[in-house]
Amino acid sequence: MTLLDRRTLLAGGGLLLAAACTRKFASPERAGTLPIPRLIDARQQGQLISLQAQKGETAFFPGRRSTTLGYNGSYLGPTLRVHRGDDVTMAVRNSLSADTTVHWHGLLVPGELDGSPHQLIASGATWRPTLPIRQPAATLFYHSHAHGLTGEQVYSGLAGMLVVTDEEEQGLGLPSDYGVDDLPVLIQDRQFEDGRLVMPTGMMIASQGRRGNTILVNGAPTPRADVPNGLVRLRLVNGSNARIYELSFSDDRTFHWIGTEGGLLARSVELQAITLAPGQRAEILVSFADGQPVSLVTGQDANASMMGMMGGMGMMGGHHDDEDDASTTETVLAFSPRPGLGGRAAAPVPTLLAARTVPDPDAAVTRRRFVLNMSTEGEGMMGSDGDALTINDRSFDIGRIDEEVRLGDVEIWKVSGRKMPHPFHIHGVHFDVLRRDGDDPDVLDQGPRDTIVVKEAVELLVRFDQPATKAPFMYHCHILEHEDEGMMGQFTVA
Ligand SMILES: [Cu+2]
Repeated sequence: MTLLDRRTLLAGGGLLLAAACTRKFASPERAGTLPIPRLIDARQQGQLISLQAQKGETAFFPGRRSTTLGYNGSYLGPTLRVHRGDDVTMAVRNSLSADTTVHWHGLLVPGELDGSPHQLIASGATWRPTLPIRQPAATLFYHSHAHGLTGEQVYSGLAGMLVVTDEEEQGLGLPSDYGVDDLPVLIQDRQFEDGRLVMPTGMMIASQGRRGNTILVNGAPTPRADVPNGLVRLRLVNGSNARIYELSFSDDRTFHWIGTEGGLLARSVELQAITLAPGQRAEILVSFADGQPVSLVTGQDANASMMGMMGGMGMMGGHHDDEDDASTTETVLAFSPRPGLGGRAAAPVPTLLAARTVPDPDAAVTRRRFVLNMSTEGEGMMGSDGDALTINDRSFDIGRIDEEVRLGDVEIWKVSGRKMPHPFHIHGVHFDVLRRDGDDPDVLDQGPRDTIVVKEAVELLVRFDQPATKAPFMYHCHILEHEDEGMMGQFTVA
C-alpha cells in the first residue's frame, strides 16, 4: 500500500497515529501566529486591483534574511476577492529584472486574459486585463506562469490566493469573516539551510520537482493560528512546486469538505483525511468547539518516496521505506482555540451547498487521450534533452497547437501518468471525473475540478465555454518543474 492509494484514505485514522515531529528551528518572528495576507476586495477598489511583482527580502526565521519574490510585498501576495457578475481590471506591473506572467488558476476567462506563457509581462511593463467574473464562488490561486521560469518564480514567492464570492455562497451562512473564522491556508514546502531559503538545483530537480525540508503556511514555518472555539473554514491551497499532502488533524477529528477547485460541492462530505496535490484547493469546515489545541498534519512526502523507489533514477535524498511512512506525520499548522475571538460557536454545518448542472456524458462529442510521461533513458537524467518530459510523447512547443476544441462542446479527456502521480491541470475549464482506472471515481474525485492527480487512467468530462482564439489555453502537469521541462500542451477553443 502507498499513501497515494486514494481508496485507502477515507479509512483515515490508521495513517495518522504518531505525534507530530519537532521542528528544528525557533518560532517565526510573528510569535507563532499565522500570517494573514492582506485582503483586497475589488469592490472597495473601484474594480481595479494593482499588483506589483517585486523582489524583496524575507526573514522566515529571526535574523535570517532570504532574497525572495512577492506581489506588493516581499513573499507571496495579497488575497484578492472578486464578486460574480463584476468586471475586474488587474494592473500587474513587473518590477522584476526577468519576464513574468500572472495566471489566474481556476478562473474561467478567455485565453488572452488567462495569464499563460502567451501573456508575457516584460520587465518594467504593466499588463491590464479586465476579467469578467462569471463563475460560482471558489478559492482560486494566482501565480507566475512564465514558461521555463514558473518553478523558480513560484518557489521564490510569486503566488497568492484569489477568492470568488457570490450571493449563493453568502446565503449559506458559512464562516466568512476573513482572517477570523475564514482562513487562507497556502501550503508550501521550501528548502532552508541555516534558516535561509535556498533554491534546490541539480539534475534531479526536473524529475523530482523542487521540494523542501520545511513546510510554510502563508510564508511562515509551522505557524499557530488563534481561532474562535467554534466552526472555522479553511481555504486550503497547495502552492508547493511538487509535494502532495495527505492532510488530517492530529487527533483524527473529522471535518467537513465543502469545496473543490471549482467551487462548493453539492453536499458537504465528512472526512478524516484529504489529499491535496500542487495546484489543488479544498475548502473544509472544522470545529474547534471543544477548545482543545490541535494541529493540521500531513503524512510524509509520498510522491518523493515513490520517486525514491524508482530504479535507475538515482538517489533523491530523504529516502523512505514506504511501509514506515504511514506512521509518521509532520505538523502543517497548529490551532489554539480561544473564547471571545468571534465566530459562531454553535454554527451548524450546512449539508446542502451549491446546486450545479453536470453535463450529460452522452453529450460528449469528442474523446481525446493524454499520456504524461517521463523518459528514464540516458541514465536517468531528466530534462537533459528537450524530450524527456512529455505529453503524448511530445515536449511543449509554444509555437505548436496540440488540440483544437469547438466552443461550447463537451468532451471526454482520458488522461494517465507514467512513472509517478502527476497533477493534471486544464486552463479555462472545470471538469468532472467520470471514471478512475475504469471504475467509479473516488469520493475525493467529486465536484467541479481544474486539477486532478493522474497515474491510472482518469476520464474527465470537460465543457469548453471559454474561447481561446487570440491565445491558446494550456494543459499540463502541475509539478512545476515537469511543466517547465515540457510536460505541457496547448489548445484553442473556437
Ligand atoms: Cu508531472
